[in-house]
Amino acid sequence: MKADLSGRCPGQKIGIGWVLPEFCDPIKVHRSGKVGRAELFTTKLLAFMKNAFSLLLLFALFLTISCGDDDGGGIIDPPMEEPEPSSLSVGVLFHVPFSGNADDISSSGLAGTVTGATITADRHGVANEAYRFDGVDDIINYGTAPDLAFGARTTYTMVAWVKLEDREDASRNTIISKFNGGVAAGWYLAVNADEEIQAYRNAVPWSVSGTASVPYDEYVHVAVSYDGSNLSVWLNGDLDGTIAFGGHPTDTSTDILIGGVFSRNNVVPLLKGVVDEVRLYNRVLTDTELTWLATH
Ligand SMILES: [Ca+2]
Repeated sequence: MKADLSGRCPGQKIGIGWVLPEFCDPIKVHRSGKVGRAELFTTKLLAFMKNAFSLLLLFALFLTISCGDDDGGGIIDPPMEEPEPSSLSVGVLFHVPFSGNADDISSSGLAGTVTGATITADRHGVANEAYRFDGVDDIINYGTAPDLAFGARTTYTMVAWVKLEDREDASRNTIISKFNGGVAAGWYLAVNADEEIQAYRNAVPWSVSGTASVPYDEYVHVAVSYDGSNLSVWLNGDLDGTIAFGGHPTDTSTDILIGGVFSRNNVVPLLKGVVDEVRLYNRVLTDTELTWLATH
């Protein structure tokens, strides 16, 4: 049965509404010659489902084209970047994002002297956004930076992302330090021989260690803070250890190193792995701030 351009089916008496031409063929005509309501409804429903299915296919095609993939065959859209809380720019005395170089972008403006360390991808897979240390002779030096001595009962927080590959030294992997064994010493932040976060201050009781085990080959966020009375360490935003501490002598003569320490004026590289986003603050960060840093 064919439809004419009026939209009616030749020879049919249609009791309700208009029937589009493409609806004619499937419509069952009763002996009376009338088209039933049920047949009309079923036919319209089938046509609607056909059109809806076509639209769904088009939408799926659009999603496939616009979203890309992660198997190397398409373009990966970068993750939406959540703005950093403005409070995290308060009290920054040192900040190395390692975005293409080793320089400190805080108001201190310290230039990093890179020896051996190679720039690499960060925890998000973005190229040239972190530094890898080989544990043999790689180091980055920021000079004496007296304002970062943190002696007496000066408050501070130090944070960093690290991905350790191994422990090249019997004692520890040192992330950042102002420490010259046998000569002068201020502080360091490390992962000790028991794979725990360790923070040192040059006074009794010398250091505090965490309790959680720091994994290898995995990015973790480490932090230490001193509030003038207690020295505390955090792993991935969670408090991991704390101990009461007095002041320590102010060391203005030792260079700040990332990736090692000094021992009797000799550089001792003590880190095998990747470091990123090292920051030093002149205050204690809140739990909320530490959690934000550890999750972005
Ligand atoms: Ca970075």
